[in-house]
Amino acid sequence: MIDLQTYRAAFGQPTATPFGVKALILLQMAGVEHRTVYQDDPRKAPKGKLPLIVDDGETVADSTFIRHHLERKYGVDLDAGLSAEARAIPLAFQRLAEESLYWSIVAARWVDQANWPTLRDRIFQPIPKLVRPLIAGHIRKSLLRDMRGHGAGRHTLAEQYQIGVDNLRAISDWLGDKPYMHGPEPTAVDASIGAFVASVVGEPFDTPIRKAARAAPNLAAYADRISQKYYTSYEY
Ligand SMILES: N[C@@H](CCC(=O)N[C@@H](CS)C(=O)NCC(=O)O)C(=O)O
Repeated sequence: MIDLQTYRAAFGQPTATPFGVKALILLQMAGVEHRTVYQDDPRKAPKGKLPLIVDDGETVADSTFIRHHLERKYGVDLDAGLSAEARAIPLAFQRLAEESLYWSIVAARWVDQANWPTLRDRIFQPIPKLVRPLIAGHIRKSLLRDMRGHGAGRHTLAEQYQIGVDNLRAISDWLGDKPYMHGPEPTAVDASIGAFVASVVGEPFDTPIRKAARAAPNLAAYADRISQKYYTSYEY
């Protein structure tokens, strides 16, 4: 039995982080027995981030290395049948979602003052109300520092949203009328893109990225397809 350690469920998703949703989908795709163990504090994780899995005493941190572990240990190929060329573009889309769209989601949740109090009270629910703003504010400050270090945090909020809208448009244009990123069947890239698109579509915050995702009929339908297939049966 594999334990998936990730943040608690939030905003219609089985875990608050799209990387955790991705890991969950990968586990489902690989068909291995697993359960979700919610964690609130990433500091003990080997990379200080979640998700991670613990498989028979072995800890694997980071959704990408979780995928490699599952494929290696359980002999599954989540991109079976695809040529090297066919794998290349979806990998670039995966990086677009994880390295760029991700920061627009962070901006919507943590930077946008209109949304931050809702996020704070959901994510930091276990922390007593009296000290919550202080502790949450401290974590927010360090995240905003990381965001600035990355560069994304140097853009205005409007620019951060613009980057996200452009990324979503590219995903929508590539997807076209295919059910999944590669065509009729899901492959590994759908774990990532599906998780990120579903996170944006399901977001409770009325932001330009959510508007863009919901306005593209193929993105909303894709998010539904992914969540129906991989995690509607979850209890969260
Ligand atoms: N590359 C990692 C990214 C994971 C990640 O960024 N997790 C964030 C939540 S979305 C986190 O745990 N951040 C905690 C922190 O930075 O303190 C993966 O693919 O799993």
